[in-house]
Amino acid sequence: MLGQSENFAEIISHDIIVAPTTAKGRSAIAGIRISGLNSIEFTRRSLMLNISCLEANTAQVAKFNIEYNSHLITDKAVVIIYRAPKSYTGEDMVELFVHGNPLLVETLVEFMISKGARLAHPGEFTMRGLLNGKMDLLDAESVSAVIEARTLRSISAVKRITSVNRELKGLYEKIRGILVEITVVLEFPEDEITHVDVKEWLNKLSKIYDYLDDFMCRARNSQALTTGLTVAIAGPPNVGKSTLFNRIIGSERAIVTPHPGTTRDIIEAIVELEGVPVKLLDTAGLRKSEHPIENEGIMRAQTAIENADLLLWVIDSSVQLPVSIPKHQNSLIVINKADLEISDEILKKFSDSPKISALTGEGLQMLLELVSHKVINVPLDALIVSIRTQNFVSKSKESLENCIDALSKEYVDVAQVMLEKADMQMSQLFEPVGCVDIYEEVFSRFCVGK
Ligand SMILES: Nc1nc2c(ncn2[C@@H]2O[C@H](COP(=O)(O)OP(=O)(O)OP(=O)(O)O)[C@@H](O)[C@H]2O)c(=O)[nH]1
Ligand SMILES: [Mg+2]
Repeated sequence: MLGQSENFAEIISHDIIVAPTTAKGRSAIAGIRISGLNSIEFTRRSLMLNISCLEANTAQVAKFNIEYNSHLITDKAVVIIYRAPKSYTGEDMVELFVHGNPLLVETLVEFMISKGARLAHPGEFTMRGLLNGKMDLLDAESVSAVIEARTLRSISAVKRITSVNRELKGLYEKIRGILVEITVVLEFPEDEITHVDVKEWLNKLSKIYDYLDDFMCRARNSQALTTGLTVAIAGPPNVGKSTLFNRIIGSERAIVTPHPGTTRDIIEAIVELEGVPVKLLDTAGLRKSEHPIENEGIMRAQTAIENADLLLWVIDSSVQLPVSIPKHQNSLIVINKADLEISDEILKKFSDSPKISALTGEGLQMLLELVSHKVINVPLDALIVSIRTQNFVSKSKESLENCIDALSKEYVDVAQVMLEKADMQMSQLFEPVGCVDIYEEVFSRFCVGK
């Protein structure tokens, strides 16, 4: 990650940058992207690319020829040429698709670097796109969010930003319009402020406020779609926690034996519930033990329970009470081994708890529905936006609220100051100042090649 602005000078330079666009590893095809002034000619010359036509946006197969570390490498690549400004970066750009051998990709990239290109920093292609007006910051942020999304629902929530972006921009322009009107009226007192003006401004600003408020709810509650949720399976030893864990993930990850105290380490797996990534944890059975290794497992289990969004506390249907259950802000008691006889005491005390058999799978579907209900609170129209965007929208909403409050008391001068603030905060979404900060906040987390 870049830390200092001297490195940043590279980012806003016109260097020719190069980077692989596909993940390292063997694959059918691998991509390399080259961008910058004269990058088309540079690529053609340095790789001795045998391109027959230099027409933009057409794919063609071309031979390349390089001599690197005394090896002569000749192969074919699919080449796509993009001419500025019609490219992802807004600059001249070339994309090469070669055989998916990581060694070949690395060699080609290194070779181009030896010929004068520079390895791109993470997110630099997208940053150039932003600086060249190909996209705005919200679009750029959604690029990395799409790549990071772990479920299809998360991808939809990211892509929803495209329409929201348009609407937000419209609101930003409206704020600017009203700000101009208020400023004009304040600067030319001969144009007296009428109640009609104030009422109209209030009306428009309240609608904008409501939209921002709704935006924040949709964004805030959707955090589970990106960060995911944690569900810890815990309980006394031998109640079937690991059997339940294996059953939910659909594989025999955790060791299951009839001996109490089998699980020691925390075992993790990611499952998807209602489109939300859920980290499921299997933990050591909680009991008093003299065994140091088991005790370490128990301590880890206790920490996992504390940090979990939901505690699934498993009880064996046939055991005698009392069973002490740890305090947790969100827990669900599950009666396992329902294929065996359920003790009267358990039946009576936990009449509302789901009864399942991790061994046969009975009751599992209902349990998962209950888990979703207890832990997933993501609106259908959820939005995935960065914390940065959420901060600016939230601050703008706050200033707008103050502005509305002042206007309703007819303190128009105070309202103007507040509206200016709201306008400035919204402007950070579309016309941000301070490229270095933005690079640090937004692009440095991208992968190289994007
Ligand atoms: N009949 C029946 N047996 C079960 C069920 N679930 C688990 N068992 C059995 O109970 C024993 C313990 O199962 P585990 O899944 O290892 O229990 P655990 O809670 O993970 O145990 P520890 O890791 O020792 O705390 C094994 O013999 C399982 O086959 C169930 O639903 N019905
Ligand atoms: Mg276990």
